Amino acid sequence: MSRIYKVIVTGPFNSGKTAFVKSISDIDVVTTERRITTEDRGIKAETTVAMDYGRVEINDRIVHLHGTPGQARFDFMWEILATEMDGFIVLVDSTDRPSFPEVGQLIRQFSGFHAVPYLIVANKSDLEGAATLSEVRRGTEAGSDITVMPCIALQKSSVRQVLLQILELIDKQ
Ligand SMILES: Nc1nc2c(ncn2[C@@H]2O[C@H](COP(=O)(O)OP(=O)(O)OP(=O)(O)O)[C@@H](O)[C@H]2O)c(=O)[nH]1
Ligand SMILES: [Mg+2]
Repeated sequence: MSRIYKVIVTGPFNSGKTAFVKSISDIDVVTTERRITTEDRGIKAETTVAMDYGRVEINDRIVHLHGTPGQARFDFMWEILATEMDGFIVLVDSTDRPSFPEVGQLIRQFSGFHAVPYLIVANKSDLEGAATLSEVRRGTEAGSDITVMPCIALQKSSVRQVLLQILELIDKQ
């Protein structure tokens, strides 16, 4: 029987969580994007207000992917989504250096719900001005035992690499 995994995709506002889930999901992703009404509206038109949900089969394993909202005013959803998670992924926009310190806060919060394996993903690594992996490691204050890997969430193969890595960490538990 296939093992079933629940993986949370979190990260600061605009880091690419919805794009990540959409790139890899075998089913049409359930999204809850709404028009942005705060000052963030200059950055993009829509933001996730409750969750993204996608599902993918990888090497005979079934992965349920739950993307979180990025804006802090929707943080009441985090604990609900984290129920029975097997691991989580923290995406960071590699070009948005001011957002890096938020990653540590997210890690503390999600690890506090359940102590499960996690990864830091330096997303948008295709963009000019993207921080290097060591800059991301420093900026997010990731411990030396934490994996930080690059990603382009718009590319399925890149997202697949990240998922294989988190599944491996979960299996090692
Ligand atoms: N160039 C590039 N653009 C990306 C990448 N990942 C996401 N984007 C773009 O970044 C923007 C934000 O992506 P979203 O998926 O909406 O980000 P999000 O984290 O779900 O945002 P919130 O739900 O509002 O927190 C979109 O315009 C995406 O197309 C990437 O790896 N490379
Ligand atoms: Mg989103």
